[in-house]
Amino acid sequence: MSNYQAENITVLEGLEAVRKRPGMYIGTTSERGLHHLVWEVVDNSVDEALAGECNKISVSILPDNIIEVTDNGRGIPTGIHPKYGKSAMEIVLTVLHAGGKFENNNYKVSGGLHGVGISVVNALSEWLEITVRRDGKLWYQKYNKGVPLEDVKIIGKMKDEETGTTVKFKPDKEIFETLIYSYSILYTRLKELAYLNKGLTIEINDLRKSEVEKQKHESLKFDGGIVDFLDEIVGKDSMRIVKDPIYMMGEQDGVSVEISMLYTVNQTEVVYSFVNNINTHEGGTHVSGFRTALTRVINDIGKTQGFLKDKDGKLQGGDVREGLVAIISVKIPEPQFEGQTKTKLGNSEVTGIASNIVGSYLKMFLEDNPSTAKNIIEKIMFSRKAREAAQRARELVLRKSALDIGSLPGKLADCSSKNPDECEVYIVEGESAGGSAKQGRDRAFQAILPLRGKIINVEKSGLHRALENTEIRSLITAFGTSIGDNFNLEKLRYGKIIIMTDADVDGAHIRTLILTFFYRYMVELIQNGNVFIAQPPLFKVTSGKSVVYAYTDKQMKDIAIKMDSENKKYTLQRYKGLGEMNPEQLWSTTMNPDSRTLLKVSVDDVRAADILFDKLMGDKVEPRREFIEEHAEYVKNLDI
Ligand code: 0RA
Repeated sequence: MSNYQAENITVLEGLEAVRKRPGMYIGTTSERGLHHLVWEVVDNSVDEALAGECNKISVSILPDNIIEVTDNGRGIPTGIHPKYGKSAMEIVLTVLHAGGKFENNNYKVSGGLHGVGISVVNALSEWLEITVRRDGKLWYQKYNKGVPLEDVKIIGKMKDEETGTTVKFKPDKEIFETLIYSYSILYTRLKELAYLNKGLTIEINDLRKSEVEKQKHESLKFDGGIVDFLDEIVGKDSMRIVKDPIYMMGEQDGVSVEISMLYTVNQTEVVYSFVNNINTHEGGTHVSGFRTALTRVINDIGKTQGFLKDKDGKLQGGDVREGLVAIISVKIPEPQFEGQTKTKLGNSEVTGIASNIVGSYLKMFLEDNPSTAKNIIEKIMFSRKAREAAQRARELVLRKSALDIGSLPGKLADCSSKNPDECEVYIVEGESAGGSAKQGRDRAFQAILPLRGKIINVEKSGLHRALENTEIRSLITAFGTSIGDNFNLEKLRYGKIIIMTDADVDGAHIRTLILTFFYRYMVELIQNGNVFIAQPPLFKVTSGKSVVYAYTDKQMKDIAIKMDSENKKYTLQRYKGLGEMNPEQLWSTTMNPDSRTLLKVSVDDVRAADILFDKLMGDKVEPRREFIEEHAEYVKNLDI
């Protein structure tokens, strides 16, 4: 067999493997996997931008949910690749991990988490068209399910300086569970990418023609980069100790570190960290390097500038971090990811690099701006005092409210088992749904905790008032874990905490309030994978004696079409709330472990919702409502 044929067979086998086990390459074939295809292509364009060769990327959702990504980079090379005897363009599109096979492509930093390569997108697309503008020519090739229909050909002329790549693809319906792209998912991530890569223009267009979806267009470009990002997170009218974010950036041993930070009067610390544009939820060496240096510099400056007297003692990490809002963005050639969700940077050399850069820059900045330094250090000393006082008060409140000594809430219908591994608690909205759930459950292992109406918004109220709220107290005592610094996962009484709310806007709001509370005071529950969202059906379709349930509008339509085609008569009932279901229905559709669907809430999802929580929980009602309507969908589609 000639070498050429052998290479061809390897290529086909590679693509076949991707189609056989797509999950191995893109994680999942759910909505998340579908969007992953876009990130894979966009990552390549962002790499061009990082190499300084591209300043504009445009992403369009075309009618029929076809995606088109265009950049003005150098264009994928089109010369014949010596090893394969084929156009390099075809290699990039058909060989797994081809990116690394190009010697001149070593600037590539992206792709820590995804980075499987554009060939995977090709393999999982019904068809894919690629157009490259390079060397004054327009190059083109089309594929079906990863297989080229013909060789790369020249289809036009360009000006020499007009370069770039356009990838257009239609995800394969044989592979994906859904083919519908969400504008809000694409928008959220593309905006984040625009913030993280300052000066880069990212356009997003939604050109689908449909009655529901309006056509949308947005052009995102942030000359301030992560400083603008910080401004958006913190909000214009929040209480800032330092008005303008402090910005620092440096490079050492091929690692670039960029940080924006400021202090607000808030108590919480908010640090968003990224490595190669990927959100490192679990932090890592870049974050610890930053923290160490921050504490060291604050203490040094405090001393040398005389804001901190000997009798004050040393300021601790916890004091220094209160009210801190920071974005840390690191770019590194070979990131090592660790942790439960592989979102923790492990490269040990980065600790020192980040600490050096922050150490020298921040020291200089605070020496040059003594009044800012004074404000920050006074705030930190005040935080320390307040924190010590609050800790004493909290202990008192906790003791008084007996949250720690397990008197269970009155409305909790507990289960008989005491083994947390098999126990579940349903948090149910409203008394009537609570009643149905109590009758429908399997009391051996299912407990029901009905909530009366809306729970308090802990984002606005603070801990003290939250603890006075009956619903919050019921949650805490039912779980048995206590909260905040006193949280103890080992005391958790139920392995599964299942939020069951109506499938409407109010239900989404209540769910968000509950998740906000968990996120702020019991985040370990989410990290440990104990929190779930129940999925009640939206419709009941009855035909003669048979009953089927539909959980989405699409399912309902599919059922209706099928019934029509079989000439069956049927009636359709739309469930407006859980209360409309009788106990048996609630059991069989939503609570029976053998037939229900539970969506596990991950830190990923909550973190994505986190920036949004702030917005959501603010004082203005209108944006909140709009937001929930747009994102209710997002929360519904959390991955299992
Ligand atoms: C391989 C090598 C080079 C660039 C690319 C691939 C590349 C891939 C994509 C995918 C979307 N847009 C892209 N732009 C570039 C290096 C090219 C050179 O050295 O000239």
